[in-house]
Amino acid sequence: QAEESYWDAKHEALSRDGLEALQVDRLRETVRRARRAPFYRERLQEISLEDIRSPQDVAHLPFTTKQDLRDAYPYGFLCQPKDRFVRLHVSSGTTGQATAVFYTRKDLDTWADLMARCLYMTGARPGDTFQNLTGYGLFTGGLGFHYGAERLGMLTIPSGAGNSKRQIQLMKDFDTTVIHIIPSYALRLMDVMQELGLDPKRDLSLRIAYLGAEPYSEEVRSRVEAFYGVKVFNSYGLSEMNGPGVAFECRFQNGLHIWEDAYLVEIVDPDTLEPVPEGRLGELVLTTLTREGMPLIRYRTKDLTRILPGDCPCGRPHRRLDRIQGRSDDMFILKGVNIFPIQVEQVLMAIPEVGNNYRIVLDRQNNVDTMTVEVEVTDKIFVEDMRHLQRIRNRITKELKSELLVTPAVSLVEPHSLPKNDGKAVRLIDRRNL
Ligand code: ADP
Ligand code: K
Ligand code: ZN
Repeated sequence: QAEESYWDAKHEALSRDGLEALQVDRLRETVRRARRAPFYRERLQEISLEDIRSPQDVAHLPFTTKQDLRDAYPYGFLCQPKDRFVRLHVSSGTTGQATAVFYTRKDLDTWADLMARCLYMTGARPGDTFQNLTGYGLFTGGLGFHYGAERLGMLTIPSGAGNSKRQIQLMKDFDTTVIHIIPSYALRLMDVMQELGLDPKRDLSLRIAYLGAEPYSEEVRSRVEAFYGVKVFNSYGLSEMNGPGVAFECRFQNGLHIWEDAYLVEIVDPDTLEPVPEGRLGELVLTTLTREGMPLIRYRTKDLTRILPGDCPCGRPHRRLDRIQGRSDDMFILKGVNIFPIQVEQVLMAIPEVGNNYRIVLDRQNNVDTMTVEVEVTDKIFVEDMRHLQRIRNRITKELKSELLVTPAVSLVEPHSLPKNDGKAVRLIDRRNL
């Protein structure tokens, strides 16, 4: 069992001390390289490599922000001549201006290997058929998983996002066992399958699903696992850190192991930028440790999470992140109360009559902020009587109120009536400042 459980035993099965020693070596090397990039040249001038003696010494280095990446767009972070690079991805930015990430041949190789490590950890093996139902192109999730799955040795179907009927056909024709899919699309595909009278547990061969790229709740995981008959593994990454493959759940599904041989982790208070006490929620800050072409130092992800205490029964020394709550930018304030969209989702998805899509609309009427939660009900419900609908609506309102401490308006809508996206879901429409 032991050697079979690791893709890369050298980096997965080492001791905590061994891991930290490796981090120190790699951090020094990272700083040495980063100095060649125009952006870091002056910023890192005063740092002496001998002063980096423990992973905590990263705290002496300056932060890097999304805005820095924008300002230095397109080439300011490259520490090698342009002709050494073989790929770039551009993040359209869910919010704002573009940023670019560049990869050398070696960087692509390291990334594919990290991805293969993630997939192998969850039990995927050569002989599995892997269907990648996410967008390809500039979105790093598509190619990231694609190369990882091929590296592992799975038969890989680059089906891309959307076109649900064809997706289902491919799953049937090639006995797909493993899928990668964005959570909101996993929910939407459920609806399509239901309409077609297809029961994946009976009609398909799926056993593993990777869900990531956007925040989702445990309730969504439960729904997807129950409907498709799969084990869902949470997958976290961001373009700035290559893409997917940064942190991933193991078979114990108890938080995401962050690959600390490749990424140095800090959790800081987003206001003071000081480290938070162990186990507390804060902003995830990452330093690349293996990237040769475009190292990033103390990159502020804006993603809010915490480090989970204790060791994982799988034995890996890589610490585990809690489910990402969202980006600090996702949070909105309504009547003085801080709210994350995922809190709304948690409540909704635990209610059986609630269907697989919802959105939150914020508006301002006569200087008063309002929040309306638009909720698709399941197919079964909508044909039933008004009194029943009223009861469901009251229940949703009551449960949202007790979770959020403000009372939203709840509007029940027909199945499949809310706008859909092929990429990441747009859960929040804020019209307050229009
Ligand atoms: P963009 O910034 O254009 O959305 P990215 O693909 O780089 O492009 O997005 C990365 C972001 O997606 C992360 O910073 C995080 O906010 C979100 N994300 C990725 N995976 C997860 C996950 N498993 N859970 C929650 N959020 C995630
Ligand atoms: K991003
Ligand atoms: Zn584990």
